Amino acid sequence: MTNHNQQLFDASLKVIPGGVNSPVRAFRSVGGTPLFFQRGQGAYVWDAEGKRYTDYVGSWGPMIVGHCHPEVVKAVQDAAAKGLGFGAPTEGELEIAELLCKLLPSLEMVRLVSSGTEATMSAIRLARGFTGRSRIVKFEGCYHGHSDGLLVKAGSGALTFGQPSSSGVPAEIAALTTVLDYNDAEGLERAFAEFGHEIAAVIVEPVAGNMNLVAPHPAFLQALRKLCTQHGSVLILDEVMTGFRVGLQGAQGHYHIQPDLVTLGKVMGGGLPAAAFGGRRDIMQCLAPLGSVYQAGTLSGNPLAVAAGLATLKLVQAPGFYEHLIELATELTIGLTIAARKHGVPFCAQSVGGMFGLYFSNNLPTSYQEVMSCDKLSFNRFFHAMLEHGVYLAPSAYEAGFVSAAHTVADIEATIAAADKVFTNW
Ligand code: HOZ
Repeated sequence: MTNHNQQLFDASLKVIPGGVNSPVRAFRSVGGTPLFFQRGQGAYVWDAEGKRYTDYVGSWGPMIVGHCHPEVVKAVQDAAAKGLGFGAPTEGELEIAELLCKLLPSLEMVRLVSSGTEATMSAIRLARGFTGRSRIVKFEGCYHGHSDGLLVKAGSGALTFGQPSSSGVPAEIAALTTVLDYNDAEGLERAFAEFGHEIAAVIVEPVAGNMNLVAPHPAFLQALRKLCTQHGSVLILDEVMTGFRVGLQGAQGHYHIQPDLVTLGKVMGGGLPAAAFGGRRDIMQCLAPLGSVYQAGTLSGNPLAVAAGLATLKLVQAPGFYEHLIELATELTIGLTIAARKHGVPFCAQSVGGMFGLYFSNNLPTSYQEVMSCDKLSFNRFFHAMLEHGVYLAPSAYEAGFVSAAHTVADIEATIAAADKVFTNW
């Protein structure tokens, strides 16, 4: 009898390109049939066959309080009962804007959008409008959504499928994006020495989470800040993934780095489509209707998304929330490493706040090149073996993983025990 996931996938293939609405979901990197999810609760998700998995994807980050947290669900239900959308200002938008500015001191003003891609593309346009310059700098393996100028040597799905630069992006547009090596402070110095006066913005994931997880060298972050200030370029920290994920003040608080602009998404929408960009008042005031940089959206500040975001942001402010998340992620990465090493499997792992990376390698990677030299086939084998044991990891060796506050120590121990079994028969 055909598996129900397979039936749904076969039908989807006929009407949706690749059967999915976002490429990494297709399982092409790891092979096999994608799971179709029916529902989620806390740390668990159930597929179309009714099989339960402990979820370490968390909708790619947003589900920091677990699936269907009662307070988040109630907030969305209450908002829905009052109206699904107005395309006009609401009090909730003011509330979340004030909260974001309070939690992240680098935000003097903020604008809401609906996705991380919108946030980053709008921040880039704003930086160009503010500086009057065209060139932007990004880092190989970092992913900032799928707008043209940012889809150059990108991470996530682009990297997963070996097409880090997309066709359909005009060469003229890609030429305005300079790509440098992540964590290479000297390369950055050289680039600024050569064409610093042309650089509108440098955009960076302060913890790279779209080429597996690569932690930043403090010297790299410091060089970014110093050089952008010296050359009048806008430093954009893309905290779509790290915001409210590595700590209440995101990576900027964790590493003490002051950005000019910040992009947010995922956790701040609590699982619904809310995202934002914000930062220095003098830059943000260049946006229409105050200034000449245009940006707009019918769904921007949608009341349901705002309600989910506000409820989630309230929960993450509970005392001890991040300490607990960090404990879980640390226990998971240490436990998996011990299990692998015990059986002689070259493996290591690390976490920053509530996000983690798993590597089939003896050393933690610090660059795109080092990520590329990890053993991808072993990851794929591990992914499927863990799936068999009811553990859902990201279906790609080039994505970070996420824990939620709904995971329990027992969940983490069960995951480590499953990995131990997998590595025993490696
Ligand atoms: N770009 C996301 C991972 N970093 C994947 C989004 C999705 O497939 O939902």
